[in-house]
Amino acid sequence: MAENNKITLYDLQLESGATISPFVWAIKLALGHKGFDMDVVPGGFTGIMERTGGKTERLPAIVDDGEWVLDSWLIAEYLDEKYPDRPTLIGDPSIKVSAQFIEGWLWGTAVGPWMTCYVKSYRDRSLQVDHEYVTETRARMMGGKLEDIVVGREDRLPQISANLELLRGTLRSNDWFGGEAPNYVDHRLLGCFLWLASVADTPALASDDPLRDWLDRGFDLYGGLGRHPGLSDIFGLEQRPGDPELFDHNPREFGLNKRNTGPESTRAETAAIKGEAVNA
Ligand SMILES: N[C@@H](CCC(=O)N[C@@H](CS)C(=O)NCC(=O)O)C(=O)O
Repeated sequence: MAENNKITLYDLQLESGATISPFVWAIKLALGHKGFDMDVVPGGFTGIMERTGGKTERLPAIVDDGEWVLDSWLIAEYLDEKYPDRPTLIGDPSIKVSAQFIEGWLWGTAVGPWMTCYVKSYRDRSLQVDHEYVTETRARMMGGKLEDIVVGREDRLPQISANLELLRGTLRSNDWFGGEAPNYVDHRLLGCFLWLASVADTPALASDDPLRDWLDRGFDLYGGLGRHPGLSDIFGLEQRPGDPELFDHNPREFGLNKRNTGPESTRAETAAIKGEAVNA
């Protein structure tokens, strides 16, 4: 049992003290969900191995009563297994499969593309001691100078926002991916948006984006973990002439958002696809 209800978390921080890693953010939210306090070990990219006594090159890592647990998915599984009486994070094996799919979609659709817009501030906001390491590793990862990679981002940001319609559609009819309460899928996706807030030196989403409701509720969770003063406002992107709509203002219902409750519920659509006038 975690002594004094505290679990040690090795953080990955920026100069502001805000967490940068989406995976560390997911674990901060997971620990909050489980009702634990955190003993945060601060630090950035440099010296992770030294800080953790050679245990890991990647974060997050936790230590619970002397037991080291690595990896943001394994930590969540560990917490559910060790503390089954506390609120569940994953609960059912099928959630892992769905999480893998949804998170893969979000990384491909937004996190990767946003990285091409924000990699320079990712470096500029990192700890001074990390600048050289981040510059070199991210340039190698992304295949170019960070200053060159972000060029033209104002033309990419509107389309990245527009591409998030699937997420908006899902959250239009569900409060959380966990249903009535957040689960670890919410935490992992929110972790990506908290990463975004940690590096966004220009807004990524429109002020009236429908995602705002879920994001605001998510950033407020567990005593406002996502309200660190070092985070930027991700809202405020303006649509310029020629830009795509930043989000769909007249979204069509699709998939599970649509219910067949008999002919009344499908009459208009049937008339439209048959090319007939709808009878009032
Ligand atoms: N599968 C790991 C991935 C962790 C990971 O890659 N963390 C990154 C930060 S997002 C890291 O520690 N990077 C250290 C570095 O770049 O040197 C997890 O889910 O915990």
